[in-house]
Amino acid sequence: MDQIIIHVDMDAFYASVEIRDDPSLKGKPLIIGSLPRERGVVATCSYEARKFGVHSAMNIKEAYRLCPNGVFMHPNFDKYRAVSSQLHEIWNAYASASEYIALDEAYLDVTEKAGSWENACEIARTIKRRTGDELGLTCSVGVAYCKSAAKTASEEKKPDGYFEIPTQADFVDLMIDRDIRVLYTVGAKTAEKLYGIGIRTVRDIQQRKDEVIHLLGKQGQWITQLAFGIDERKVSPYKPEDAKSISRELTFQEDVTDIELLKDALLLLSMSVERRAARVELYGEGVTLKLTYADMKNITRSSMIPPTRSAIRIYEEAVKLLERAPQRAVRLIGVGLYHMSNESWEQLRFEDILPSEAQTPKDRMDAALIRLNKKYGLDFAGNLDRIFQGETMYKTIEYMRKHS
Ligand code: TTP
Ligand code: MG
Repeated sequence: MDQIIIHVDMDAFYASVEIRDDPSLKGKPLIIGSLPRERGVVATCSYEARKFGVHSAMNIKEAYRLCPNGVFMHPNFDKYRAVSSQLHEIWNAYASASEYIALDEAYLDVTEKAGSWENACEIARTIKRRTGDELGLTCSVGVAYCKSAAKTASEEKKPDGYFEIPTQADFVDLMIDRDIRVLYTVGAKTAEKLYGIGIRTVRDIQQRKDEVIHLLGKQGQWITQLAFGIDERKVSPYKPEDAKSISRELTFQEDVTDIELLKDALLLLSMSVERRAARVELYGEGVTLKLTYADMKNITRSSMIPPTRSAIRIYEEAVKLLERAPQRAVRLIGVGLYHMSNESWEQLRFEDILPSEAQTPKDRMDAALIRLNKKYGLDFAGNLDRIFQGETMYKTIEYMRKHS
């Protein structure tokens, strides 16, 4: 046996934590995200809410329409992060390498520590039991010979699931007649392309692999390999440099109360964050907004988004955070990305599941720059390289402050 991998994924994570901490929510459809009257999306929801068709990334208004009697709550990230660290402690006791995919999900390489398939399965059950006993939460766990199969296994019996896929042959047996969407990197857009040429099942991919590769290029190669149960990716252990955040901040010469100016500053700061993230080839799953008010009181606000380093997405998320923060004179403003990783597979999948947007991110970015250009008379398009250098960024935003 080359590798034995466990994939752990908490059930309805944010919602389960809230229900654990407030038992009066038990059995109710609980929707974590924004409140129905606000703009926003569903981060997650309890399984009771899922029965009404509510799901992650759905517009909150749509969730309210489907489930008007649901309980709607804002997420409480500090709490989830604290639970996440407790989870890491349990997981790390059994793994020689842990790869965290989100706050609630990880691949664990237990090949060495288990030493045998039976021991690995015992470890997986122990992790489930300890998660329940020590944290009062349920998770779904998969044990398999590779990462993709482990993920498939953990999804197989969700929630509170446990499933084993010992070999490549077992994986293929399980998947062969299923819709191509079961393969880990096949999201909605990719599936549409494959359906378009009549490829609907994993078997179809196996039988028409040359066409799949022709149609999808590199991604087609991954998908074809996966259809045969081949996935040699290693669990890439937690690296501090991946976890670190990338941020930019700026202190104004004079305190700013004009929220439009704060937003404009966020746009430039976000563009700078995008550049830095691109330089190290990382994407972030968390956006933070930092504000220091005139009285020196600091706040940071954060939220999770699908992995990205796109300035416009960072900006849009930071603006939402800004709009919810106390509106007082601001002395310093900063924006950052955290929960960094370079998982391009995750990236594909997440881009795929994003709700369709009226305007592409590029259109929105162009529009934002044109707006700044009109408002301040600055030619951002031609000057970005210079603007991002520390001193120039500062001067540019100061210029904007004086001319707003
Ligand atoms: P998931 O593991 O995808 O979802 P889940 O744990 O809520 O539910 P499941 O039982 O199906 O595993 O994501 C983990 C957390 O990440 C989730 O509780 C909320 C957050 N999240 C978002 O904020 N936005 C999203 O679009 C998704 C998918 C998750
Ligand atoms: Mg989960």
